[in-house]
Amino acid sequence: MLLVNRYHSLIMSVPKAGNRITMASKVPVAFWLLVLLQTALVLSCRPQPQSGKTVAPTPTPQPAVKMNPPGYPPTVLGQPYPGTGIVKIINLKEGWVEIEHEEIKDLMPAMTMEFWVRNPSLMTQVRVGDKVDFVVVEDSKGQYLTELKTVAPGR
Ligand SMILES: [Cu+2]
Repeated sequence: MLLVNRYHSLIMSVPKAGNRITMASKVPVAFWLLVLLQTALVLSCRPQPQSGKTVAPTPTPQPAVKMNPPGYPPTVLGQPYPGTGIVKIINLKEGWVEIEHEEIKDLMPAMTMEFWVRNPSLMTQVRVGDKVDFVVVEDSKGQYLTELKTVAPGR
């Protein structure tokens, strides 16, 4: 009787233990897959100019695809669009600045974004935190700043 009971309890306990192991190992795998997926998403959403490893700067500031914000007329190539904003980042190496800009009339609403600056000397006259006036021009390669000057130095 004792032997039978032991045998019985052994049989009963094995599948339970087995279940517990399978459950326990499945949950972490799913969990880590989620973590990996989220990490990949976060990394892919990062602005590429900041990675520092970009050999040829990818046009993160302005994708080649023409996407005018709703309520804005089509961008006129070669036309200067004046704007005002605060300098957030200056990347001399890659040739772009990040500006928290006010609405740019006929071009886009207020936002924080990166602008290519093809003339590097424009970037040496401003500092992070400065309030700046700038001019955006778009050509077949995208948008870039043709003017950038401090109107009020940052503190
Ligand atoms: Cu913008």
